[in-house]
Amino acid sequence: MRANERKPLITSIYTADPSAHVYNGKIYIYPSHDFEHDCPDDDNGDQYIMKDYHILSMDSLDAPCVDNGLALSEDDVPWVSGQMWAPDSAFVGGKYYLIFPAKDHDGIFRIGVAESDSPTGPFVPQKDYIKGSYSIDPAVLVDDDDRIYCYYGGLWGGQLEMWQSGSFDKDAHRPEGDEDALGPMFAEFNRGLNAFITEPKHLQILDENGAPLKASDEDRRYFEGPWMHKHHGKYYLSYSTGTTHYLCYAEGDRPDGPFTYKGRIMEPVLGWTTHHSIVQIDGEWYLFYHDCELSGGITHERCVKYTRLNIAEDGTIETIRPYDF
Ligand code: FUB
Repeated sequence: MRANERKPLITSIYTADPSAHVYNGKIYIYPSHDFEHDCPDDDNGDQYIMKDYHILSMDSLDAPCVDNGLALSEDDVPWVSGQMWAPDSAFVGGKYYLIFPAKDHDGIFRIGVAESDSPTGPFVPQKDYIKGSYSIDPAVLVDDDDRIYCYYGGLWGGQLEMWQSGSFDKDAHRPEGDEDALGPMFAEFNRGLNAFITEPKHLQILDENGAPLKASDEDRRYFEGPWMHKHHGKYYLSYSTGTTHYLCYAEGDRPDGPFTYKGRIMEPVLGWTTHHSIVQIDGEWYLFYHDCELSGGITHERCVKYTRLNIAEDGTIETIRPYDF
């Protein structure tokens, strides 16, 4: 195990939801920036009062992790009222994009995009959120044919259930019991990442018999934090199960599924949330994730970490026990 593996990568600020990318041979991590406060936690996620983004970078897996300072603040984005949650990044047409969720002035989560000539920003936001976007946790895949896909959505405080009718209903029924679980959302971006060019749709995650996972199947059903990686031409959707605190994955032949549940990537970490990214560095696979070790378990004061991920030739991922080493 490397010296900094499974340890907080940065201790000067609290960070979470790390989306890692390799640009020009260097590792860049796009995390949430957790805000310190003493307010109580609730199931709506009101404790996650993030106000800005700082981009982290590492020259290599053994090098120190650097905080590159303020990259985008809520004050710079006209449509944002607060709660800048888990972002991702994409490099398209010579520009670096930061894709992020935040609440608008009606308290509704939307997805916005900002761009920069540098992977660390500062990022200039588009004037409005992406039309037709809602909920949280965007993750972007630039596919081998250059098409750009956005995976997003989160239950509970992430508001995904509230859009089942096609418009926002804060009192919408939450699927339960034998009802089909809600999958994450999928839409295709245009080249400028300023519009969706397909109608957003839910992705299906199926069990071993081809049936959609049920809402009561909390060990396997989707909750939040989607990520997409490709291995030998197959598409691997990974995500958090939220209430049961696992990172799981499902496999598909197409970017928009359907996906078949395959297994668990990581057992629960210290804290409530679990959120990750999967990236190949120098030919090996790595999992970037967070826990609450740095704050001694305060759920909204998290720290990003990484560890080696063993992926077999057939795509099977070995389950990580985060504190067994
Ligand atoms: O960081 C705020 C929220 O907590 C994220 O959007 C979720 O994925 C969870 O990690």
